[in-house]
Amino acid sequence: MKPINAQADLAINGATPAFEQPLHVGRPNIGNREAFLKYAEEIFDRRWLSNNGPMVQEFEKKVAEYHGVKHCISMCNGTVALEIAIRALGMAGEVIVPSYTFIATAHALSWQAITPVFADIDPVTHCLDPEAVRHMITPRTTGIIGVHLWGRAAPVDALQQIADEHGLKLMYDAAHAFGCSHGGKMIGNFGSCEVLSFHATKFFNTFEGGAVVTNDDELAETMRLMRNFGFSGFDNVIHMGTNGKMIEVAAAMGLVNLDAIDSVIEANRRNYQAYRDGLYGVPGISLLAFDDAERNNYQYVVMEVGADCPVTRDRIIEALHAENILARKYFWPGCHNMKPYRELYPHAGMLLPNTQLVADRVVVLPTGTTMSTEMVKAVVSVIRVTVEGNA
Ligand code: T4K
Repeated sequence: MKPINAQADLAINGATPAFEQPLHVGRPNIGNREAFLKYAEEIFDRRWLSNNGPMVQEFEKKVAEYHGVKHCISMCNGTVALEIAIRALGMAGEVIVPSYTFIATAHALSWQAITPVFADIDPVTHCLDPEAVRHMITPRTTGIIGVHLWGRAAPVDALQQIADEHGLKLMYDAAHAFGCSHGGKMIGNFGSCEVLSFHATKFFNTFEGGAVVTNDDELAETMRLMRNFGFSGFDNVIHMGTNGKMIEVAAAMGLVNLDAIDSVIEANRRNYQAYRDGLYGVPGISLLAFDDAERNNYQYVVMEVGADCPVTRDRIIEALHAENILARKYFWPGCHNMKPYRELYPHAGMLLPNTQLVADRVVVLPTGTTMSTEMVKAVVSVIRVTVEGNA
Protein backbone atom coordinates (compact mmCIF):
# COMPACT_ATOMS: atom_id res chain seq x y z
CA MET A 1 0.00 0.00 0.00
CA LYS A 2 1.43 3.37 -1.03
CA PRO A 3 0.37 6.64 0.65
CA ILE A 4 -1.51 9.15 -1.49
CA ASN A 5 -1.17 12.73 -0.33
CA ALA A 6 -1.10 14.82 -3.48
CA GLN A 7 -2.18 14.78 -7.12
CA ALA A 8 1.32 13.73 -8.17
CA ASP A 9 0.94 10.51 -6.09
CA LEU A 10 -2.08 9.40 -8.14
CA ALA A 11 -1.61 6.54 -10.60
CA ILE A 12 -3.96 8.33 -12.98
CA ASN A 13 -1.21 10.98 -13.18
CA GLY A 14 1.49 8.41 -13.89
CA ALA A 15 2.58 7.32 -10.36
CA THR A 16 2.64 3.65 -9.31
CA PRO A 17 -0.73 2.32 -8.08
CA ALA A 18 -1.55 2.51 -4.35
CA PHE A 19 -2.29 -1.24 -4.28
CA GLU A 20 -0.27 -3.96 -5.98
CA GLN A 21 -3.16 -6.44 -5.89
CA PRO A 22 -6.69 -5.38 -6.91
CA LEU A 23 -9.20 -4.52 -4.18
CA HIS A 24 -12.59 -5.95 -5.13
CA VAL A 25 -16.13 -5.01 -4.17
CA GLY A 26 -17.67 -8.32 -3.10
CA ARG A 27 -14.52 -10.15 -1.97
CA PRO A 28 -15.98 -13.27 -0.31
CA ASN A 29 -16.23 -13.45 3.48
CA ILE A 30 -15.05 -16.94 4.44
CA GLY A 31 -15.60 -18.47 7.88
CA ASN A 32 -13.50 -21.11 9.65
CA ARG A 33 -11.70 -23.20 7.00
CA GLU A 34 -10.99 -26.18 9.27
CA ALA A 35 -14.68 -26.39 10.17
CA PHE A 36 -15.57 -26.32 6.47
CA LEU A 37 -13.05 -29.07 5.63
CA LYS A 38 -14.44 -31.19 8.46
CA TYR A 39 -17.94 -30.80 7.02
CA ALA A 40 -16.60 -31.70 3.57
CA GLU A 41 -15.09 -34.93 4.99
CA GLU A 42 -18.47 -35.77 6.55
CA ILE A 43 -20.18 -35.21 3.18
CA PHE A 44 -17.73 -37.54 1.42
CA ASP A 45 -18.06 -40.19 4.15
CA ARG A 46 -21.85 -40.04 3.98
CA ARG A 47 -21.89 -40.09 0.18
CA TRP A 48 -24.88 -37.84 0.16
CA LEU A 49 -24.08 -34.86 -2.04
CA SER A 50 -27.39 -33.28 -3.02
CA ASN A 51 -31.20 -33.74 -2.98
CA ASN A 52 -32.26 -32.34 0.38
CA GLY A 53 -29.37 -33.82 2.35
CA PRO A 54 -28.87 -33.45 6.11
CA MET A 55 -26.64 -30.38 5.83
CA VAL A 56 -29.16 -28.58 3.63
CA GLN A 57 -31.88 -29.38 6.15
CA GLU A 58 -29.81 -28.13 9.08
CA PHE A 59 -28.83 -25.02 7.13
CA GLU A 60 -32.47 -24.21 6.25
CA LYS A 61 -33.51 -24.60 9.88
CA LYS A 62 -30.79 -22.20 11.05
CA VAL A 63 -31.46 -19.57 8.37
CA ALA A 64 -35.20 -19.66 9.19
CA GLU A 65 -34.43 -19.30 12.91
CA TYR A 66 -32.01 -16.44 12.28
CA HIS A 67 -34.70 -14.49 10.41
CA GLY A 68 -37.55 -15.51 12.71
CA VAL A 69 -39.49 -16.99 9.80
CA LYS A 70 -41.31 -20.32 9.47
CA HIS A 71 -39.78 -21.67 6.28
CA CYS A 72 -36.48 -21.40 4.45
CA ILE A 73 -36.41 -23.20 1.09
CA SER A 74 -32.80 -23.21 -0.06
CA MET A 75 -31.93 -23.03 -3.76
CA CYS A 76 -28.94 -23.27 -6.07
CA ASN A 77 -28.81 -19.45 -6.47
CA GLY A 78 -30.84 -16.32 -5.87
CA THR A 79 -31.99 -16.00 -9.48
CA VAL A 80 -33.58 -19.46 -9.55
CA ALA A 81 -35.09 -18.72 -6.13
CA LEU A 82 -36.68 -15.57 -7.63
CA GLU A 83 -37.98 -17.54 -10.62
CA ILE A 84 -39.50 -20.23 -8.45
CA ALA A 85 -41.10 -17.74 -6.04
CA ILE A 86 -42.59 -15.76 -8.95
CA ARG A 87 -44.02 -18.93 -10.46
CA ALA A 88 -45.29 -20.32 -7.17
CA LEU A 89 -47.14 -17.07 -6.50
CA GLY A 90 -48.81 -17.31 -9.92
CA MET A 91 -47.51 -13.98 -11.19
CA ALA A 92 -48.23 -13.43 -14.91
CA GLY A 93 -48.83 -10.62 -17.42
CA GLU A 94 -47.06 -7.56 -15.97
CA VAL A 95 -45.17 -7.26 -12.70
CA ILE A 96 -43.89 -3.95 -11.32
CA VAL A 97 -40.21 -3.83 -10.31
CA PRO A 98 -37.58 -1.15 -9.89
CA SER A 99 -35.16 -0.66 -12.78
CA TYR A 100 -32.48 0.32 -10.27
CA THR A 101 -31.52 -3.23 -9.23
CA PHE A 102 -29.31 -6.09 -10.39
CA ILE A 103 -30.49 -7.40 -13.76
CA ALA A 104 -31.60 -10.74 -12.22
CA THR A 105 -34.71 -9.13 -10.70
CA ALA A 106 -36.02 -8.23 -14.17
CA HIS A 107 -34.66 -11.34 -15.91
CA ALA A 108 -36.41 -13.69 -13.46
CA LEU A 109 -39.69 -12.32 -14.83
CA SER A 110 -38.81 -12.10 -18.53
CA TRP A 111 -37.41 -15.63 -18.41
CA GLN A 112 -40.97 -16.75 -17.65
CA ALA A 113 -42.59 -14.54 -20.33
CA ILE A 114 -43.78 -12.06 -17.69
CA THR A 115 -43.26 -8.38 -18.55
CA PRO A 116 -41.25 -6.42 -15.98
CA VAL A 117 -42.70 -2.92 -15.74
CA PHE A 118 -40.18 -0.52 -14.28
CA ALA A 119 -41.27 1.97 -11.63
CA ASP A 120 -39.13 4.84 -10.38
CA ILE A 121 -37.32 4.96 -7.05
CA ASP A 122 -37.03 7.39 -4.18
CA PRO A 123 -33.74 9.25 -4.77
CA VAL A 124 -32.96 9.22 -1.04
CA THR A 125 -33.57 5.54 -0.19
CA HIS A 126 -32.90 4.11 -3.71
CA CYS A 127 -35.92 1.79 -3.19
CA LEU A 128 -39.27 1.79 -5.04
CA ASP A 129 -41.35 4.96 -4.75
CA PRO A 130 -44.90 3.80 -3.88
CA GLU A 131 -46.51 6.64 -5.86
CA ALA A 132 -44.52 5.64 -8.94
CA VAL A 133 -45.71 2.05 -8.44
CA ARG A 134 -49.34 3.21 -8.43
CA HIS A 135 -48.80 5.00 -11.76
CA MET A 136 -47.58 1.82 -13.44
CA ILE A 137 -50.57 -0.40 -12.54
CA THR A 138 -52.60 -1.58 -15.55
CA PRO A 139 -55.32 -4.23 -15.97
CA ARG A 140 -52.51 -6.71 -16.79
CA THR A 141 -50.59 -6.12 -13.53
CA THR A 142 -50.53 -9.17 -11.26
CA GLY A 143 -47.80 -8.33 -8.80
CA ILE A 144 -45.06 -6.17 -7.35
CA ILE A 145 -41.50 -7.18 -6.53
CA GLY A 146 -39.87 -4.74 -4.13
CA VAL A 147 -36.10 -4.81 -3.74
CA HIS A 148 -34.45 -4.15 -0.37
CA LEU A 149 -31.58 -2.43 -2.10
CA TRP A 150 -28.25 -2.28 -0.28
CA GLY A 151 -29.92 -4.15 2.64
CA ARG A 152 -32.30 -1.31 3.46
CA ALA A 153 -35.98 -2.28 3.44
CA ALA A 154 -38.24 -1.18 0.60
CA PRO A 155 -41.33 0.81 1.75
CA VAL A 156 -43.05 -2.38 2.91
CA ASP A 157 -46.17 -0.83 4.49
CA ALA A 158 -47.03 1.37 1.50
CA LEU A 159 -46.38 -1.47 -0.97
CA GLN A 160 -48.56 -3.86 1.05
CA GLN A 161 -51.35 -1.29 1.01
CA ILE A 162 -51.13 -0.91 -2.78
CA ALA A 163 -51.05 -4.68 -3.25
CA ASP A 164 -54.12 -5.12 -1.02
CA GLU A 165 -56.05 -2.32 -2.73
CA HIS A 166 -55.45 -3.75 -6.20
CA GLY A 167 -55.43 -7.47 -5.40
CA LEU A 168 -51.77 -7.86 -6.41
CA LYS A 169 -49.18 -10.39 -5.26
CA LEU A 170 -46.28 -8.86 -3.35
CA MET A 171 -42.85 -10.39 -2.82
CA TYR A 172 -39.36 -9.04 -2.17
CA ASP A 173 -35.95 -9.46 -3.68
CA ALA A 174 -33.97 -9.49 -0.43
CA ALA A 175 -30.70 -10.54 -2.09
CA HIS A 176 -28.84 -7.78 -0.19
CA ALA A 177 -30.75 -8.01 3.07
CA PHE A 178 -29.60 -11.15 4.89
CA GLY A 179 -29.76 -10.42 8.62
CA CYS A 180 -31.37 -6.98 8.24
CA SER A 181 -34.51 -5.70 9.94
CA HIS A 182 -37.23 -3.11 9.37
CA GLY A 183 -39.16 -1.61 12.26
CA GLY A 184 -37.47 -4.20 14.46
CA LYS A 185 -38.91 -7.08 12.37
CA MET A 186 -36.45 -9.25 10.48
CA ILE A 187 -36.41 -9.30 6.69
CA GLY A 188 -38.15 -12.50 5.63
CA ASN A 189 -41.43 -11.53 7.24
CA PHE A 190 -42.71 -9.08 4.62
CA GLY A 191 -44.93 -9.72 1.60
CA SER A 192 -45.83 -13.28 0.63
CA CYS A 193 -42.19 -14.33 0.54
CA GLU A 194 -38.67 -12.92 0.26
CA VAL A 195 -35.69 -14.11 -1.74
CA LEU A 196 -32.14 -14.20 -0.36
CA SER A 197 -28.95 -14.59 -2.37
CA PHE A 198 -25.93 -16.41 -0.99
CA HIS A 199 -23.67 -15.61 -3.94
CA ALA A 200 -19.92 -15.46 -3.26
CA THR A 201 -19.99 -11.66 -3.32
CA LYS A 202 -22.79 -11.34 -0.79
CA PHE A 203 -22.58 -10.51 2.91
CA PHE A 204 -23.29 -14.18 3.56
CA ASN A 205 -22.31 -16.80 0.99
CA THR A 206 -22.62 -20.50 0.21
CA PHE A 207 -20.25 -20.16 -2.81
CA GLU A 208 -23.40 -19.88 -4.97
CA GLY A 209 -26.84 -20.22 -3.42
CA GLY A 210 -30.09 -18.61 -2.47
CA ALA A 211 -33.34 -19.23 -0.65
CA VAL A 212 -36.95 -18.20 -0.39
CA VAL A 213 -38.12 -17.43 3.13
CA THR A 214 -41.83 -17.32 3.94
CA ASN A 215 -44.41 -17.81 6.68
CA ASP A 216 -46.90 -19.33 4.22
CA ASP A 217 -47.06 -23.15 4.66
CA GLU A 218 -48.77 -23.85 1.34
CA LEU A 219 -46.45 -21.60 -0.66
CA ALA A 220 -43.44 -23.23 1.01
CA GLU A 221 -44.69 -26.69 0.07
CA THR A 222 -45.26 -25.64 -3.56
CA MET A 223 -41.74 -24.19 -3.81
CA ARG A 224 -40.19 -27.32 -2.27
CA LEU A 225 -41.90 -29.37 -5.00
CA MET A 226 -40.91 -26.92 -7.74
CA ARG A 227 -37.23 -26.92 -6.85
CA ASN A 228 -37.12 -30.75 -7.17
CA PHE A 229 -38.89 -31.32 -10.52
CA GLY A 230 -42.25 -31.62 -8.71
CA PHE A 231 -41.30 -35.00 -7.18
CA SER A 232 -43.28 -36.26 -4.22
CA GLY A 233 -41.49 -39.49 -3.24
CA PHE A 234 -40.16 -42.11 -5.65
CA ASP A 235 -41.49 -42.09 -9.20
CA ASN A 236 -44.30 -39.66 -8.42
CA VAL A 237 -44.34 -36.22 -10.00
CA ILE A 238 -47.27 -34.11 -8.80
CA HIS A 239 -46.21 -30.62 -9.92
CA MET A 240 -44.38 -28.81 -12.70
CA GLY A 241 -40.86 -28.16 -11.55
CA THR A 242 -37.23 -27.49 -12.24
CA ASN A 243 -33.89 -28.20 -10.59
CA GLY A 244 -33.32 -25.49 -8.01
CA LYS A 245 -31.66 -27.58 -5.31
CA MET A 246 -28.83 -26.47 -3.07
CA ILE A 247 -25.98 -28.98 -2.79
CA GLU A 248 -24.52 -30.28 0.48
CA VAL A 249 -21.15 -28.62 0.10
CA ALA A 250 -22.86 -25.24 -0.35
CA ALA A 251 -24.89 -25.83 2.81
CA ALA A 252 -21.66 -26.74 4.65
CA MET A 253 -20.19 -23.38 3.62
CA GLY A 254 -23.41 -21.79 4.84
CA LEU A 255 -23.16 -23.47 8.25
CA VAL A 256 -19.57 -22.29 8.63
CA ASN A 257 -20.44 -18.76 7.53
CA LEU A 258 -23.44 -18.60 9.87
CA ASP A 259 -20.98 -19.00 12.74
CA ALA A 260 -18.91 -16.11 11.36
CA ILE A 261 -21.78 -13.64 10.90
CA ASP A 262 -21.06 -11.42 13.90
CA SER A 263 -17.43 -10.94 12.93
CA VAL A 264 -18.40 -10.07 9.34
CA ILE A 265 -20.92 -7.48 10.55
CA GLU A 266 -18.28 -6.05 12.86
CA ALA A 267 -15.71 -5.77 10.03
CA ASN A 268 -18.27 -4.17 7.70
CA ARG A 269 -19.45 -1.74 10.37
CA ARG A 270 -15.88 -0.73 11.22
CA ASN A 271 -15.07 -0.17 7.53
CA TYR A 272 -18.26 1.82 7.00
CA GLN A 273 -17.41 4.10 9.94
CA ALA A 274 -13.87 4.59 8.65
CA TYR A 275 -15.24 5.57 5.23
CA ARG A 276 -17.81 7.88 6.84
CA ASP A 277 -15.24 9.62 9.03
CA GLY A 278 -12.66 9.80 6.23
CA LEU A 279 -15.00 11.18 3.58
CA TYR A 280 -16.64 13.71 5.89
CA GLY A 281 -16.44 17.17 4.35
CA VAL A 282 -15.18 16.11 0.92
CA PRO A 283 -17.09 18.47 -1.43
CA GLY A 284 -20.05 16.83 -3.19
CA ILE A 285 -19.43 13.41 -1.63
CA SER A 286 -21.90 11.64 0.66
CA LEU A 287 -22.42 8.11 1.97
CA LEU A 288 -25.80 6.41 2.19
CA ALA A 289 -26.50 6.19 5.93
CA PHE A 290 -27.59 3.17 7.96
CA ASP A 291 -30.31 3.36 10.59
CA ASP A 292 -28.54 2.11 13.70
CA ALA A 293 -31.90 1.35 15.33
CA GLU A 294 -32.23 -1.54 12.83
CA ARG A 295 -30.15 -4.63 12.27
CA ASN A 296 -27.82 -4.01 9.31
CA ASN A 297 -25.21 -6.12 7.56
CA TYR A 298 -23.32 -3.00 6.32
CA GLN A 299 -22.35 -4.95 3.19
CA TYR A 300 -22.69 -2.16 0.66
CA VAL A 301 -20.78 1.09 1.18
CA VAL A 302 -22.64 3.36 -1.24
CA MET A 303 -21.02 6.69 -2.04
CA GLU A 304 -22.89 9.34 -3.99
CA VAL A 305 -21.17 11.96 -6.12
CA GLY A 306 -23.42 15.03 -6.16
CA ALA A 307 -23.77 17.70 -8.81
CA ASP A 308 -21.73 20.00 -6.52
CA CYS A 309 -18.67 17.73 -6.66
CA PRO A 310 -15.83 19.33 -8.63
CA VAL A 311 -15.11 16.04 -10.47
CA THR A 312 -17.46 13.58 -12.13
CA ARG A 313 -18.40 10.18 -10.77
CA ASP A 314 -16.65 8.54 -13.71
CA ARG A 315 -13.44 10.49 -13.07
CA ILE A 316 -13.42 9.19 -9.47
CA ILE A 317 -13.97 5.62 -10.70
CA GLU A 318 -11.15 6.09 -13.21
CA ALA A 319 -8.81 7.36 -10.47
CA LEU A 320 -9.73 4.46 -8.14
CA HIS A 321 -9.30 1.83 -10.85
CA ALA A 322 -5.89 3.26 -11.73
CA GLU A 323 -4.89 2.55 -8.11
CA ASN A 324 -6.20 -1.03 -8.41
CA ILE A 325 -9.28 -0.19 -6.32
CA LEU A 326 -12.05 -1.77 -8.35
CA ALA A 327 -15.01 0.29 -7.09
CA ARG A 328 -18.27 -0.38 -8.96
CA LYS A 329 -21.03 1.72 -10.54
CA TYR A 330 -23.83 -0.61 -9.35
CA PHE A 331 -26.52 -0.60 -10.83
CA TRP A 332 -25.69 1.72 -13.68
CA PRO A 333 -27.21 2.23 -16.24
CA GLY A 334 -30.42 0.72 -14.78
CA CYS A 335 -32.13 -2.38 -16.14
CA HIS A 336 -34.22 -0.26 -18.54
CA ASN A 337 -31.01 0.82 -20.29
CA MET A 338 -29.68 -2.74 -20.78
CA LYS A 339 -30.17 -4.09 -24.30
CA PRO A 340 -33.10 -6.51 -23.78
CA TYR A 341 -35.16 -3.88 -21.94
CA ARG A 342 -33.99 -0.85 -23.92
CA GLU A 343 -35.44 -2.49 -27.00
CA LEU A 344 -38.70 -3.22 -25.16
CA TYR A 345 -39.07 0.27 -23.68
CA PRO A 346 -36.99 2.77 -25.66
CA HIS A 347 -38.57 5.74 -23.80
CA ALA A 348 -38.60 4.28 -20.26
CA GLY A 349 -36.03 6.81 -19.08
CA MET A 350 -38.66 9.55 -19.28
CA LEU A 351 -40.64 7.82 -16.54
CA LEU A 352 -37.57 7.02 -14.43
CA PRO A 353 -35.87 10.35 -13.69
CA ASN A 354 -34.74 9.36 -10.18
CA THR A 355 -33.41 6.02 -11.39
CA GLN A 356 -31.28 7.83 -13.98
CA LEU A 357 -30.11 10.42 -11.45
CA VAL A 358 -29.07 7.84 -8.84
CA ALA A 359 -27.52 5.40 -11.35
CA ASP A 360 -25.30 8.26 -12.57
CA ARG A 361 -23.98 9.21 -9.14
CA VAL A 362 -23.34 5.98 -7.20
CA VAL A 363 -19.97 4.41 -6.48
CA VAL A 364 -19.89 1.20 -4.40
CA LEU A 365 -16.67 0.92 -2.39
CA PRO A 366 -14.83 -2.23 -1.26
CA THR A 367 -15.48 -3.56 2.24
CA GLY A 368 -15.66 -6.91 4.04
CA THR A 369 -13.31 -9.00 6.14
CA THR A 370 -10.40 -8.66 3.70
CA MET A 371 -10.32 -4.87 4.16
CA SER A 372 -8.42 -3.31 7.08
CA THR A 373 -9.01 0.21 8.39
CA GLU A 374 -5.65 1.21 6.84
CA MET A 375 -6.84 -0.01 3.45
CA VAL A 376 -10.07 1.97 3.83
CA LYS A 377 -8.04 5.06 4.72
CA ALA A 378 -5.95 4.59 1.57
CA VAL A 379 -9.12 4.38 -0.57
CA VAL A 380 -10.41 7.52 1.13
CA SER A 381 -7.13 9.36 0.38
CA VAL A 382 -7.45 8.58 -3.32
CA ILE A 383 -11.00 9.98 -3.38
CA ARG A 384 -10.08 13.01 -1.28
CA VAL A 385 -7.02 13.92 -3.37
CA THR A 386 -8.89 13.35 -6.65
CA VAL A 387 -11.78 15.59 -5.58
CA GLU A 388 -9.95 18.26 -3.60
CA GLY A 389 -7.15 18.55 -6.14
CA ASN A 390 -9.78 19.74 -8.60
CA ALA A 391 -11.80 21.91 -6.23
N1 T4K B 1 -31.14 -9.61 -6.92
C1 T4K B 1 -30.20 -8.71 -6.57
C2 T4K B 1 -30.66 -7.38 -6.05
C3 T4K B 1 -28.85 -9.03 -6.67
O1 T4K B 1 -27.91 -8.11 -6.33
C4 T4K B 1 -28.48 -10.30 -7.15
C5 T4K B 1 -27.08 -10.65 -7.30
C6 T4K B 1 -29.50 -11.23 -7.48
C7 T4K B 1 -30.83 -10.83 -7.35
C8 T4K B 1 -29.21 -12.59 -8.01
O2 T4K B 1 -28.66 -13.44 -7.03
P1 T4K B 1 -27.68 -14.65 -7.53
O3 T4K B 1 -28.40 -15.41 -8.61
O4 T4K B 1 -26.39 -14.02 -8.01
O5 T4K B 1 -27.52 -15.46 -6.27
C9 T4K B 1 -22.25 -9.69 -8.70
C10 T4K B 1 -22.82 -11.04 -8.32
O6 T4K B 1 -22.47 -12.02 -9.29
C11 T4K B 1 -24.31 -11.04 -8.14
O7 T4K B 1 -24.62 -12.20 -7.40
C12 T4K B 1 -24.75 -9.84 -7.33
N2 T4K B 1 -26.17 -9.72 -7.25
C13 T4K B 1 -24.21 -8.56 -7.94
C14 T4K B 1 -24.58 -7.36 -7.13
O8 T4K B 1 -22.79 -8.64 -7.96
P2 T4K B 1 -21.20 -8.83 -10.92
O9 T4K B 1 -21.63 -8.86 -12.33
O10 T4K B 1 -20.81 -7.55 -10.32
O11 T4K B 1 -20.06 -9.94 -10.64
P3 T4K B 1 -18.48 -9.86 -10.86
O12 T4K B 1 -18.08 -11.13 -11.50
O13 T4K B 1 -18.12 -8.59 -11.52
O14 T4K B 1 -17.91 -9.88 -9.37
C15 T4K B 1 -18.03 -8.77 -8.49
C16 T4K B 1 -16.69 -8.53 -7.80
O15 T4K B 1 -16.46 -9.55 -6.85
C17 T4K B 1 -15.50 -8.50 -8.73
O16 T4K B 1 -14.72 -7.35 -8.44
C18 T4K B 1 -14.72 -9.76 -8.40
C19 T4K B 1 -15.15 -10.10 -6.98
N3 T4K B 1 -15.20 -11.55 -6.73
C20 T4K B 1 -16.19 -12.28 -7.32
C21 T4K B 1 -16.29 -13.63 -7.08
C22 T4K B 1 -17.38 -14.43 -7.74
C23 T4K B 1 -14.28 -12.13 -5.90
O17 T4K B 1 -13.36 -11.45 -5.37
N4 T4K B 1 -14.36 -13.49 -5.65
C24 T4K B 1 -15.35 -14.26 -6.20
O18 T4K B 1 -15.41 -15.47 -5.93
O19 T4K B 1 -22.40 -9.45 -10.07
